[in-house]
Amino acid sequence: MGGPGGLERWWREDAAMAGRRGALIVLEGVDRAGKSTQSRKLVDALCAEGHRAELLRFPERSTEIGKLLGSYLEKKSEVEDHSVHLLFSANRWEHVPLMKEKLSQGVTLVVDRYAFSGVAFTSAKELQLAEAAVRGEFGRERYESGPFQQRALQRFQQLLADPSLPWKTVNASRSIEDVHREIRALSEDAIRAAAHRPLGQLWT
Ligand code: Z5A
Ligand code: MG
Repeated sequence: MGGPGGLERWWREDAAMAGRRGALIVLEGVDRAGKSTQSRKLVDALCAEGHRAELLRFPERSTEIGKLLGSYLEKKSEVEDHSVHLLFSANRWEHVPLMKEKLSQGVTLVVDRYAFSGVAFTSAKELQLAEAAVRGEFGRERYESGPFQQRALQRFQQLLADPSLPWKTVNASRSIEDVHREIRALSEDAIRAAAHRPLGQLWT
């Protein structure tokens, strides 16, 4: 910050930001769509532009619940389907108080997978037994097979059709930079739109 002009601008920007909440920006999609790459780039770009932005990811494997999920996904342990769904859900709920606090303080949260993955992947399991017969891919993480991902994609597409959810679809088969530019523009719109809107619920 330079002379008095800089100080004046600082006061103006500070006043304009007062009372504004952050936006919850969730990146969803199938395996290897580029969610983690884009989430990191988005947070870096938003911070460079002067926004307060932080990255979260689910499953968040560092907590006690997250460690159970990590072990399950790496096929080191077995967990009954309903129970593992609840563990994924609990892993999100254990972060909700902190997320609400950050959002209300004006921090934008960029989230690499969230509850929509919970719906898409659990419901995609309906066909899991049939798929297991044709899978033939061993040694990788659970769910990382073509037929299962196809099923999860269908579930995401069903969620997209719900007009109450403010989804934006981004074609992820372009270059990392092209995808980033589009996500960044959409995120700036979302941050502006969220600024004076009270925090709501994801689903009612
Ligand atoms: N799961 C669930 O069942 N229930 C739940 O409630 C939740 C999750 C929250 C682990 O998730 C599993 O948990 C997941 C769903 C389930 N199972 N599956 N599938 P995860 O998030 O830990 O892992 P993942 O999403 O499966 O995979 P990923 O490897 O993290 O994918 P990604 O983040 O979308 O991709 P990436 O790491 O950014 O990119 C992958 C590679 O592609 C990398 O080398 C990049 O450099 C490259 N890349 C990225 N973008 C491009 C473009 N545009 N062009 C070329 N190359 C690219
Ligand atoms: Mg990822």
